[in-house]
Amino acid sequence: MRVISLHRTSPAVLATALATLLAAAPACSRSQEQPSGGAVPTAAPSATYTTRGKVRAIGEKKDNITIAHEDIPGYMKAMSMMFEVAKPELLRDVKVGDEVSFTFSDRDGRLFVESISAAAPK
Ligand SMILES: [Cu+2]
Repeated sequence: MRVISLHRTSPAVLATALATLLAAAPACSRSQEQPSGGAVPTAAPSATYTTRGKVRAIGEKKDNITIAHEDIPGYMKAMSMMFEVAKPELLRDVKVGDEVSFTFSDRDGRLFVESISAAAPK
């Protein structure tokens, strides 16, 4: 008799628990699966760096740029890598092959070009 009543009540308890989980899940997974793309984080940049490099590629939507950048002492060795671009207008006068001087910010681990301009030839 006791077993039967347990079986009667547990589905309701389970359903409640499940509904709670389902309601909570989307918010959790959304915040976790955004290493890149999506809205620009509004948090203040934790750090900004200025360096120079050569433009290797520009994203179709001008929302990213690949730059072979110089050594950034204490932060990164020289390498070719992609940066996100907060405002596509920043890339209006930038093209592949350009030598550029640029400043980027580190926002929660995502790197955003904040300003970019042609660099004087060395
Ligand atoms: Cu790098």
